[in-house]
Amino acid sequence: MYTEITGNLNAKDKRFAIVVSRFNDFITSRLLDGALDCFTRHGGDVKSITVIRVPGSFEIPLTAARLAKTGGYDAVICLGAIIRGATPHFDYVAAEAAKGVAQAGLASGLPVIFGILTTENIEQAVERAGTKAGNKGWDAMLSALEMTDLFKKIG
Ligand code: INI
Repeated sequence: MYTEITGNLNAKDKRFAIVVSRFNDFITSRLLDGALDCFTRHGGDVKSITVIRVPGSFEIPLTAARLAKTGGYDAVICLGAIIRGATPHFDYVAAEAAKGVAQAGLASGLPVIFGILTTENIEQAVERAGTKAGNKGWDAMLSALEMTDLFKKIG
């Protein structure tokens, strides 16, 4: 029989930093609500969470990289909402945010979770922020719980 290692979903004694973009705050505040709800409903104490606000999703990766380097957190969760609308700005911000969050994780060895919505329009963002497609902030926290437990086991 093979050996299998999987992470459990337990928030007890976990310390997380959550980086939240103020851009599209009407969406990102709902993602934050979902992440915090997920944390407490898995046994976490909200006092173990630090929320860091940044202007937009473009600023998330650098901030996440600095937080990951402090050694003060078990994971960094990145929450943002990049909505295409009518501007090509979307493609640049979305590409840099995705690349940068991945890079922050690779450089630090810490789980840095991508909870940044990239949607075609506002309706799709609303759907993913606590309405019919669930709450991606909740999902991001779930990934953080699983990954931190997994890394504790792998070493
Ligand atoms: N930032 C977002 O988080 N979402 C967006 O949809 C967005 N759009 O579309 O422009 C956005 N832009 C701001 C960007 O993240 C930076 O804050 C800004 O460019 C300053 O560096």
